[in-house]
Amino acid sequence: MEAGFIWNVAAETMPREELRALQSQRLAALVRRVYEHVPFYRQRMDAHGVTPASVQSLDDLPLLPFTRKQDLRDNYPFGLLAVPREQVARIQASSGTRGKLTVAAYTHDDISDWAECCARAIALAGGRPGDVLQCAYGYGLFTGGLGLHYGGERFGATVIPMSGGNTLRQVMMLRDLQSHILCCTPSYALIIGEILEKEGLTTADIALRVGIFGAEPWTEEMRTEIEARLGLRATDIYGLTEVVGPGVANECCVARNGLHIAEDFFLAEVIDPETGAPVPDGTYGELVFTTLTKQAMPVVRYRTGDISAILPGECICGRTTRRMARLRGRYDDMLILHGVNVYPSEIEATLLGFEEIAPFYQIVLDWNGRTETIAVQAEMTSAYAVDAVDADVRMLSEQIARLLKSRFDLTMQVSLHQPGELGRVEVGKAVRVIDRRRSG
Ligand code: DLL
Repeated sequence: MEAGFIWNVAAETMPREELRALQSQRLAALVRRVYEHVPFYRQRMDAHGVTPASVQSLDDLPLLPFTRKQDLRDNYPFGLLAVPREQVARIQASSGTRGKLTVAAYTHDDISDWAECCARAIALAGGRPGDVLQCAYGYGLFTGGLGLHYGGERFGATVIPMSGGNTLRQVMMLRDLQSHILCCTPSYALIIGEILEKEGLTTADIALRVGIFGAEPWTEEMRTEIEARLGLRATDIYGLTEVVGPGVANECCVARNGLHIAEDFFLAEVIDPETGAPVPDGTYGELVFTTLTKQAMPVVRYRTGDISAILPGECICGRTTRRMARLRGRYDDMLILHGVNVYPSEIEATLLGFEEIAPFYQIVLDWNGRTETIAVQAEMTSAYAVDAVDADVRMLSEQIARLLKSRFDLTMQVSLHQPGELGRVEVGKAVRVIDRRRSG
């Protein structure tokens, strides 16, 4: 495997000491800026007895109070702006599951820095300038489409702004324009793969080499499936609207062992969600980000709710930036079923361990009047479904239910479905869990 192309050698291979000095200097400047311009941060810091002068280096970071999603909601839409509204060049937003949007604001410089982060991500993933990049993340308020679009242009790719949905047309463009890079959610990559097959096409008809997949949790098992269907090398991209959007971190295609964080822009911490104390490298906890350069709406020690770890050691790709582990999920995704904590991604990994099962599944939680019930619905692969008789399907579902029981100590009703029977989400993030426990 070649060492891989690094987009910004100076920033991405900077000696750690130098990076630390840069981060310290940027942190101190950020704290001065938000103290002066954002009443919310000033009041919080005053309440904690922190002055801008007390934050001079990374060592002082723990002095600063955390910022939470609720703080963003309370200051909706423009309460956290650190520049006059007239200097805001763009608004993006994330829909979230409850109520109001989470709004992010960008100056022209912020948009430029974001494009830089996404250009790095494309290089990390194995892109080469001149590649055709098909951007099938949603365009609009969601950050996926425009983020990778600007990144692709900065990178020197030929960008096709497909947005999500209209999968037949996606496949047509993949074939006719011979796209090299596909950017979309992992669940949508599978749907594209499915339509490719339905159209009687194979990986030989397309030219995909690189996949940049993120915005939702996915597993190694899912990666294997996507790579088989699309004939590319898939990497994981991470980001969130509050911090910037995609491009906060991306796996390198060389090692694919953790996602390199753009640390000159984003300061990452992992904390114990109960105590707020930092956890050692290698230990999972809640990811916290501070934006070091953002002008319009910086965040200070923003608690993401995402579960990851900082990986110890250096990467073989030559970058010096620290890596975060593939997300384990979000604390609020965790299901508590009969007192057992389960993440949907763990159920996914179990299901996809069976070669007869296709990567389309749903977990339905309900209440039967006495107790909560857990139903796992999964599709069979067409190769298996075509010959399987009822008895085979029954045996297979029992086998899966037994494995789930042994892994989680929970009884789950497993039902297997014909290919295509479960719904497909072509636009936006996959819905893996349907919770009817409170509505029914
Ligand atoms: O999902 C930004 C994005 C766009 C990332 C395109 C990657 C690619 P939001 O809509 O604000 O922004 O959602 C952010 O999505 O806090 C995570 O919980 C989840 N998430 C993002 N990337 C990943 C990933 C975009 N690679 C929230 N794996 C985050 C798992 C992810 N979850």
